[in-house]
Amino acid sequence: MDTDTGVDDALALMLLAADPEVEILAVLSVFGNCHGDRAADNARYVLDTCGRQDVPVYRGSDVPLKQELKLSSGVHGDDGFGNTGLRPETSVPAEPNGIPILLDLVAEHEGEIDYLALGPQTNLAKALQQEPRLLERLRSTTIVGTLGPALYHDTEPWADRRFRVSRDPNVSFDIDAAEIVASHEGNVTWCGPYVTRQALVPENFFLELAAETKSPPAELITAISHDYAGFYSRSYGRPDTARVMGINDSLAVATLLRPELVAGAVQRPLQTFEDEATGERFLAGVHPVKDETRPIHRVIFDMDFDGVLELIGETLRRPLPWR
Ligand SMILES: [Ca+2]
Repeated sequence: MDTDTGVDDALALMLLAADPEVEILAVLSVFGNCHGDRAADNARYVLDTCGRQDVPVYRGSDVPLKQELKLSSGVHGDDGFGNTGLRPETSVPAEPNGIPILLDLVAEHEGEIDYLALGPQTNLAKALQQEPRLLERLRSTTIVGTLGPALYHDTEPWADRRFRVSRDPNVSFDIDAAEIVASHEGNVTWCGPYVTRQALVPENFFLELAAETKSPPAELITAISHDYAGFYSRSYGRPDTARVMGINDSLAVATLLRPELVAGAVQRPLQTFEDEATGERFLAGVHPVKDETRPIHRVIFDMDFDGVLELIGETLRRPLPWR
């Protein structure tokens, strides 16, 4: 798992940590929701809270390949954890770096690894620069990113009402990395914010779960999500004023743990689009051209959101230890 550990990443990591069928070989950090070093420490904190001290966390990329560093601290707080200041007992050291570790793991578990990229794709791009066949040597790669599948002949997909609200920070924070990933063959699935932000969960869902179970993972989610739910409630307010929050990255994990929850997906080459007015660049799935030569990846456009919520409820109700 490759994560810019903010609030929704923390929950997504719990889904993996709790599943007895899953072996988490490694967690790699990346900048995005917060700085890269905090992302690593946050992942360590989540795993420690879940009693999963056995899972190693490594530092990955702290900056994008070429563009200027941007962070989503307005959503997840400066520390990625809603400015709670929670820190693991032992910080994740800068070395060994996660990218050579990833290449070693792929060599050791050829064709057996499912890679989950829940932040900007910088680590994957750097690993691909060293090993261009990386994506073919993984069993699957699932990425939270892309606008989604563009309509036929659409030249401005970012302006499409479907995509305008959700945008796509993971890709736009390092478009060069996203382009590198999109240009390589492999069993790759893109599941962007257009899909993931459709699942807005009442904050009470988590508050009640935590009160009912008193389990440390559920209590951690409620502790770090106060400001996060505030952001979502301002951005996607409901008429009944109930507070809501996003669970973006959990949807990507759910596509892997419960493939039957994917309700719609298409096979598409990916293309970069630029909004000349703002200079922003986006990635979207497009219709293949005649004699298409670009790699074809899967782009998800719909999911069984209730099914994902059920999976989250089951997970957080599962008593520790999770191993
Ligand atoms: Ca993330």
